Parts: sequence; C-alpha cells; structure tokens
Amino acid sequence: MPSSTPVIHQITVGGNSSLTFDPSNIAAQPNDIVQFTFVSKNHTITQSTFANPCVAGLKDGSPGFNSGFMPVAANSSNFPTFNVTVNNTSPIWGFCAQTGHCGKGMVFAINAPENGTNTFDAFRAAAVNGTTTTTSSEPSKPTTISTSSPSSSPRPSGGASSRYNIVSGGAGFVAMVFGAFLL
Ligand SMILES: [Cu+2]
Repeated sequence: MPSSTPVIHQITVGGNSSLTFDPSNIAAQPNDIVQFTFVSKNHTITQSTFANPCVAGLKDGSPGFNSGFMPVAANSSNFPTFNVTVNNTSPIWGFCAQTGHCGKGMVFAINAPENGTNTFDAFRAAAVNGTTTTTSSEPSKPTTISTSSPSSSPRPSGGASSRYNIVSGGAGFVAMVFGAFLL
C-alpha cells in the first residue's frame, strides 16, 4: 500500500460568526488529519450519515466522532480544536449539533461523491429541507387520501411521507423519511 505524508486539513468552524464549516466539502486520503478549529459561538462537529444528516451516529449504531460543544467566548482568541483521522476513502458526513444549525445548512463532508445521488449538495439540501419542514410550515396538513381508486394513485410514496409526518411531527423523523426518499 503506497504511503504518503499525511496532510492536515484545516477547517474553520463559525468563521465571522457564520454557521459554517470552511471549507465544508473536502477530499482527504487515509491517514490524513482533519482539524476543526472553533472560532465563535458554540458549535460541534458531529458525525452522521447521508440518510440522516442531522442525526448523530452511524448506520451500524456506533456513535461516530463527536467534538461535543465547543464554546468560544466573544472576543476570545483561544480557539479549541478537534481532530478527526481519516481511515479510508469512504464518504464521511457530519453536522453541527447546536439547535437549528444543521437545518440552516451547517454540515460537512469528507470524500463525498462528486457525482450521482449522494453528493455534498444533496446532503446539505436534505439537512435544510428535513428541518424546515417542521419549523416553517404547518405541522400537519391532512392529506386527502382517495379510497375510490387506490390502484391509480399517482404518488404512493408521497402519501406515505405525509402520513408519517402527521403521526410523528418530529424533525428527526421527517429528516429520516426525507433522506430515505432521496436514496
Ligand atoms: Cu453550529
């Protein structure tokens, strides 16, 4: 296996008091280190999955990496850091777990596919759409479900999503359904 000198990728979190990882979408090689430097407010970098951008944890149930909250006092120049070592070339997805930040697009990826369905842009869109569903629109707009001709229903999956939305009303669950729909 060819080895090269590991690269340290510097990511600024909350630069100019924004809700951003900068850069937010990077490519890295195994053994590279991604160093997050928290420069404002109170953010995290928390690992998630493409299917559930704003939910901590991996598909196999393991927690993944999580910096925890990294508060930075106003006017402070003491910036905490958190390092993630890249083990392989698989995509790594993450978000900020501070309330509302993921839904405002504060997400991050390492080695996201540049093409296909699981791009960084799709990941970010899922994060934003999954959260705004319950914060900016009516929580439950009952869907009229036709019972006269079920076989000709043009969008059965849309009906299913609406019903889950009504039952749960949870942002996380809506995000999960939305993410699953994207797959
Ligand atoms: Cu944040």
